[in-house]
Amino acid sequence: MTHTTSDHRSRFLDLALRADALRFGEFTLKSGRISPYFFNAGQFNSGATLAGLAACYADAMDAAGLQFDVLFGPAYKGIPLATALACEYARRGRDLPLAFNRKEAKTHGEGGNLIGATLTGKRVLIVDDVITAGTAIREALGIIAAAGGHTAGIVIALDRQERVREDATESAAQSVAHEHAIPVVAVAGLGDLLAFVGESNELSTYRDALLAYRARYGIA
Ligand code: OMP
Repeated sequence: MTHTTSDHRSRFLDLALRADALRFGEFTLKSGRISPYFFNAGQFNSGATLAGLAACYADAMDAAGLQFDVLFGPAYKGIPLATALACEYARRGRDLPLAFNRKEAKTHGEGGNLIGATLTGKRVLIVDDVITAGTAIREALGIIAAAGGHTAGIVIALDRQERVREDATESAAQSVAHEHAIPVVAVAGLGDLLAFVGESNELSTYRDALLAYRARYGIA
């Protein structure tokens, strides 16, 4: 496959395809919508694929120029992503603290549901996989606020760029960003996926279905 762009967006989409993390077909989403594509970050399931993905996150963050003190990976899928990104930053000469949560509160041992570095008084970067309706991200914002942290930004691999409701004018990521005054950085969005698919001989057959889906649920 040849692509005219070689930035972090197309590098990520290429990696996702090769890892089988990006699939085309018919998928029912958490929201109940039937989507012609699905991104499964769990397919980044080896050291090399996670390292490649983490480099894409780090490049997207460099381009965005956000300031933060600590990385937070929401359970479950955010945990290996934030960990891999912390390792990538260390490789680039920046040793950052890292925290994540468990879904079930622990009542023995150290207790609580946060593991790793403290979030209290820190500027926190949330590292997650994908935003559709923004539910998962809103939960993470609540966890950080409850721990006394300040969310400084959110970085995700894929922004599906979908409206939460049919009458909404902005995407879920845009409304989270506006409501909480927090920047949302995506390695790639549905728009990038459309461009990527359009440039590929093998994938161009999926373009019409993606365009129809965007016309129904997406933002322009
Ligand atoms: P929201 O909470 O609606 O933003 O959706 C994010 C979650 O949806 C992810 O954490 C996944 O559980 C799931 N998901 C994917 O992993 N990949 C997709 O392409 C789409 C979804 C989804 O169900 O919307």
